[in-house]
Amino acid sequence: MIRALDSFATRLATKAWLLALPVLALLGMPPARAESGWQQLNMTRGVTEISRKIYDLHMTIFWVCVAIAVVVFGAMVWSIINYRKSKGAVADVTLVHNTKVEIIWTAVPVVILVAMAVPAARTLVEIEDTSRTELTIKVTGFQWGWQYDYLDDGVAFFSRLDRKSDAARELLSGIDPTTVEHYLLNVDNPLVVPVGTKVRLLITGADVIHSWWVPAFGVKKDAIPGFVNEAWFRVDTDKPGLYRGQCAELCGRDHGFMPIVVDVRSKADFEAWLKEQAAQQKQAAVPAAATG
Ligand SMILES: [Cu+2]
Repeated sequence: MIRALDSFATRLATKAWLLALPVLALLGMPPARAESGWQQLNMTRGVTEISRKIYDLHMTIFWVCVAIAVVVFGAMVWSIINYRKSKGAVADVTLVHNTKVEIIWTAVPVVILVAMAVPAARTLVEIEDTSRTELTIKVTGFQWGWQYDYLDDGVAFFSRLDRKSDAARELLSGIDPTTVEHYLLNVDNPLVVPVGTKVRLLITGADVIHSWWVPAFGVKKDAIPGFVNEAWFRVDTDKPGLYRGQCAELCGRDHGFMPIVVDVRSKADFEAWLKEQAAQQKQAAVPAAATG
């Protein structure tokens, strides 16, 4: 077994140039805008400043890794081909230590790591910068749904899996899930936010740890009972629409059934929606207060 693995590894090493082919294919590719083909394998660019910065960081580090792989595998392949036994190569058994080489192979990785840490730290600092936000929403994770509180406007509502998906997911429901649109991805009440606005989320949990994750925003933050985590996003002004996410922390039986939907609207539409919600909730609260 070991010998088989060993010979496989040797064969793989001598054919390492084959590994370079997909990389070369990627290099020759036009920068496709549409999410198709090879692009589907990659991280998406998202629709916020931060998500784009994360994407750029991801690509920078990717190319650094590619460059390292080319150098390391290149050196390996070159040595294997040029110093093989059949060519009369004899192993040097006298070399045990070389200070110069050791200094180089310590210093070079340190320089590479520091060079990668600088842009990464810069992006991390920006992700954590929740100053000068224009709208604050408290997000509370429940088993199994999300509550959204627009703290400055007295609007609050619960968002959970839409009824159609919920009915179809029941065991022996007799409903074909493929007939349900956006099966397990839709909610009854999506989170509504305006475009071009720095929205701050205060994220917490009511029972167990959940995690609020919307990939297109570059936001994934744990919702922990007893803690308030902060996150922020600003959706590009030209990118209103529906964005989807999931709970990203295994939180119990129905963890897979608490999707997130964010409805990003123009500022005017959002203001109108918020006003309407505030009026509705005020009205609903009056009889409850009178009878209570
Ligand atoms: Cu959860």
